[in-house]
Order: sequence, then structure tokens, then C-alpha cells
Amino acid sequence: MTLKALLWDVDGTLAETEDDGHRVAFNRAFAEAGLAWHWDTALYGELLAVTGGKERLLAWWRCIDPDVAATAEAAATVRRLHARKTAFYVDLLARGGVALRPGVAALLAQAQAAGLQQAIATTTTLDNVTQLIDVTLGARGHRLFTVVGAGDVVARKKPAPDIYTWVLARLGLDAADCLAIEDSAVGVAAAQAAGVPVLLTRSRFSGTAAMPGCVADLPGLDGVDLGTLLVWHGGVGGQCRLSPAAYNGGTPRLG
Ligand code: XBP
Ligand code: MG
Repeated sequence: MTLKALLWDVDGTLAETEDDGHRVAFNRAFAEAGLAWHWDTALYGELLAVTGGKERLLAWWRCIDPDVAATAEAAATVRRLHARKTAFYVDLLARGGVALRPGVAALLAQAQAAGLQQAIATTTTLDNVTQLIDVTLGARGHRLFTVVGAGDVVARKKPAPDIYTWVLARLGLDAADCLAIEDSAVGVAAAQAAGVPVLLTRSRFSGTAAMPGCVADLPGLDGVDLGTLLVWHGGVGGQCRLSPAAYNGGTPRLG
């Protein structure tokens, strides 16, 4: 297997968007609609098990009022609330509310310089991805990604493999020749179900539970270079498994 592409998750991986971004935007949409709902950080961490904003909203509603949540009117309300949430989120990003995580920009640039393809594989809405790239990387950021797989482009969101198989088909690459970069258990499960080796970069909501089978398990990408990724990816077949403790800022470089 040869590493030909990096497949990037967005929320939690490119940036810590959930607590300071998505959660805030959901709460603004609830307040604007006159709802007494408020998702604090602890609750939101639990709700993240449901991927996709509309799906998360409906799952929450089913918990607190299953009868009303089952109506057609509730489904329409979820769509309206989510559209407003997206507008609040995009506005929050425009105001500089979220930055790329340390090490991400450097790794994106190294992969581009090395001629690797790069793609996005996310459950979040396409408008959110576009805005995040705009405000953090600018126009050149969009040229980094050959394929952007986002939101409702697939019917089943992570942990289903669909977004990864969708992206792989458009890249025209074998899963084994790619490396997914993910921060969550559902994201790792999605990539692995599609046969893509995964690098785990833990984020604020990843928790500490083991996520077996990742090529490495890191607290972030700061100081991680492409040469190191190549070594880890190449080690997949040999059952290379590194833990955060084992990783000491390894120095292998591109030859
Ligand atoms: C994480 C998610 C998303 C966002 C909300 O996506 O679960 O659903 O929290 O996004 P990622 P929307 O795959 O990038 O980690 O409200 O736009 O659905
Ligand atoms: Mg994520």
C-alpha cells in the first residue's frame, strides 16, 4: 500500500468547532425560536453520539417529548431550527470564533507539497465546511481538497462508512492507499468500516476510551509531520500501533 491521500474529518479534527461553535449556534437558534432548550457542554458531549445536526436535534426532542417529536410538524421545525443554526454558525466563524487546531495547517501544506490528494469526509453541513476553510485558509484552502464529502450527500452519516466510500469513489483510490484523520469514536468507526486506516487526533470531546485499530492515537497534530504519517500508514500491514505515550514527536522525514 502507498499513501496517496489524506481524508480529513472536520469537526474536532481540523478545528475545535463543537463547543465554541456548533453548540453555541444551536443554543442561539433555540433562543431565537423562543424555546426553553439549552445544551450545556456536558449534555452536548453526550449528544455528539448522534451525528448530524438535524439528527441530533430530533434525537434530543425524542428524549424530552417523544409524542410531539414524532409529528410531521416537529420534522419541519427541526429543519427550520437547523437552517437558523447553520446561519448562526457561519456568522460565528466569520467573526473569528474558531481557529484551526495546532499542526493542521502545516500538515495540509506538507501533503500538498508532496503531491498527495486531500479530501474532506464529514457529517457537517457543506456551508459550514466552506466557511471554515474560507476564514482559516482563504481561497488557497479550497484548492487543497480534491473532493469534499459533507452532510446530506449520503443518507447514512458516521458511524456508517458511506461518506468515506462516497469520497473514495470520487478520488478513484483504494481505501488502503488513504489515511483518515479523525477525532471521534463514530468517525473512527466510519473510516474503519470503509477499510481506511485511521490516525486518531483526540479533541475536547474524544474522551479517553481506547479506540482500537488506529495507526496512532495522539493528543493532537502539533509537531506531527508527513514523514511520520507515511511511516505509520506503512506500518498498518505490520500491525504498527503507537500510543500517545509512545509518540515523542518522531522525526522520520520524506525522502
Ligand atoms: C461532527 C458532527 C456534526 C456537527 C453538526 O461532524 O457530528 O454533525 O456537530 O453539524 P464531523 P451540522 O464528521 O466533521 O466530525 O449541524 O451541520 O449537521
Ligand atoms: Mg469529528
